[in-house]
Amino acid sequence: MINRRKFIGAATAAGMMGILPKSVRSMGKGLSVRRELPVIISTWRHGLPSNDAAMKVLEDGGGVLDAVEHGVWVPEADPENRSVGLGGMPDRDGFVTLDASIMGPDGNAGSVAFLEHIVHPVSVARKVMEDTPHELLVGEGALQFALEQGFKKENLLTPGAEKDWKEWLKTAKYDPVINWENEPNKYHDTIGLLAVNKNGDVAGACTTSGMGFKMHGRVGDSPIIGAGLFVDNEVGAATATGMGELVLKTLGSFLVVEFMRNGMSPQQACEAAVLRIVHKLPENKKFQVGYIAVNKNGETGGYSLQPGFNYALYQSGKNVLLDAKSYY
Ligand code: SD4
Repeated sequence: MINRRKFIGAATAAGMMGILPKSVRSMGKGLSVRRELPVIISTWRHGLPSNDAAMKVLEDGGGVLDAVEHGVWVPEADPENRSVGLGGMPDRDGFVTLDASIMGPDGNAGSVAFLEHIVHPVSVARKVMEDTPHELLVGEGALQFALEQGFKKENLLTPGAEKDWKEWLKTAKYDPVINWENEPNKYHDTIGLLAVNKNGDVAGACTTSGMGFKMHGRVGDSPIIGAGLFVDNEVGAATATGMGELVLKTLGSFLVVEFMRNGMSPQQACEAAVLRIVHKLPENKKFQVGYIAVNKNGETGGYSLQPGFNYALYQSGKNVLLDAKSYY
């Protein structure tokens, strides 16, 4: 039998979208199915080792916030990863500037944006959350705070990233590439990682060097709570990857979580949030956006604008890479 509250919620969500797309016509019709907990889900192939690290924290009895933080440390510390932390692509002026956010089951959140010289921006974001009255610190102020907290100042521009930047300077054409991940061992994308522990508590983290060769000072969706990441412990969590401007203009991760609150499954909610971009933003054809989501019952979903997005799912003892379905 259809749960009435869920059905009404889903109908309202459909109204909010303005249309009932084929892919979500059945939304609200299935009752949520409880899946095995814990579950960890994260964006792109670098999600596999990140999920392993996060699951290890949970297995060792650690908290769900520690799990998401330690999970995303993996690509942050990897010098070969060109879009997160150390080794991230610089902006057009040669500066590696990082964005990150973290959000926990108590609704608390912390972020840093336009932060230089710190290998683990997610941990600075966590310090902002736990040790300041603020949610977001940016630029010089964020760096000053990090140094005061004992983080080490490092050069994040690796020789490989510098070489790529110098190559780019020859034409200096700003042309964001769909699915950097498709060039193995060269480019990767933002990591967003979501976890639900065995008690059903939810947390998420998101960290990136942003779009390669962006304008100096550009901040994407990843450090903006509600855009690149959102967690609601009553519902679940969502995170985004791809062209941050499209996610920002539609407040994508918040939208996914609200769709779930109104009765959609994580899969339906990701599809509906991508559809919102398609209907509102004509530039959608040129760019990639991918969402992943999890609800409190451990159900998961992922969907993208363009083909080629994949995500790592660790559940029931298996950590696997899944290809997301896409709108185009
Ligand atoms: C940004 N969303 O800064 C990030 C970049 C990204 O896949 O996810 N690339 O816009």
